[in-house]
Amino acid sequence: MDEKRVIEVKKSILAANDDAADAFRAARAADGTFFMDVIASPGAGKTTLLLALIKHLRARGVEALGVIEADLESDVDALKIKEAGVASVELNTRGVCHVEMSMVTMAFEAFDGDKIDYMFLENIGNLVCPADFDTGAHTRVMLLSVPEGWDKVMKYPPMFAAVDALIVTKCDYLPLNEDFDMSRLKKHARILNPSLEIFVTSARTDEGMAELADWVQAQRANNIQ
Ligand SMILES: Nc1nc2c(ncn2[C@@H]2O[C@H](COP(=O)(O)OP(=O)(O)O)[C@@H](O)[C@H]2O)c(=O)[nH]1
Ligand SMILES: [Mg+2]
Repeated sequence: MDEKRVIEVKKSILAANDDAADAFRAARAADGTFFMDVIASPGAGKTTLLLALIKHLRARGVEALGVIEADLESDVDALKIKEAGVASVELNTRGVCHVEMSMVTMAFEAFDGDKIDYMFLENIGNLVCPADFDTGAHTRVMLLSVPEGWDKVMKYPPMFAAVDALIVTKCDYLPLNEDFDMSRLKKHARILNPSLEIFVTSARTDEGMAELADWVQAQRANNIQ
């Protein structure tokens, strides 16, 4: 197969996915379900951050919460979310390194029409493939943990450009990681994405979590009809 045909096939797959994502986003805006996609490398703290964020939202009276847990192979994270008493659906991609609309639609249907005010997607642990695939979310965030190093902004630029917010996680490690250059990270990230929101958080100490919860609630208010 020549190279041109391969590129055209990829383009049409992405275009079909984008159309399905737009329709899904509009339907959720109409039925009152705010949908947020959470992307990061494996171990950056996605599950832990979601649990901490859910705690803040619950303390503010939010009850109808749901999590779609995408995992390459296991149900470990879905079980952690269930243990916290949050409705969750496991989306096992059987080795596929991104989530696409057919998967999101199936996972959403598994909630059986329950009224959900905040639905979160823990995307596959990967900073490359998910950048291409719109998941129908109203808001996309990416996490970068302090132990990963600030320079990942130069290694995965499409992901930084594709999200609404960068959440720096595990900031309790900052005293141990003196080479983590927060100001260079912020500067480079905003060159890639001038409207990027940046939060510095620790799920362990709760630093930055209230500000993040404020922003997530404002995102819901801005996106839901
Ligand atoms: N020190 C510290 N460790 C954290 C924090 N958030 C997550 N972790 C730890 O990082 C590891 C991976 O977290 P997890 O939420 O499973 O990451 P995921 O793979 O992105 O979902 C676990 O051992 C967590 O306890 C944090 O804010 N501070
Ligand atoms: Mg996880």
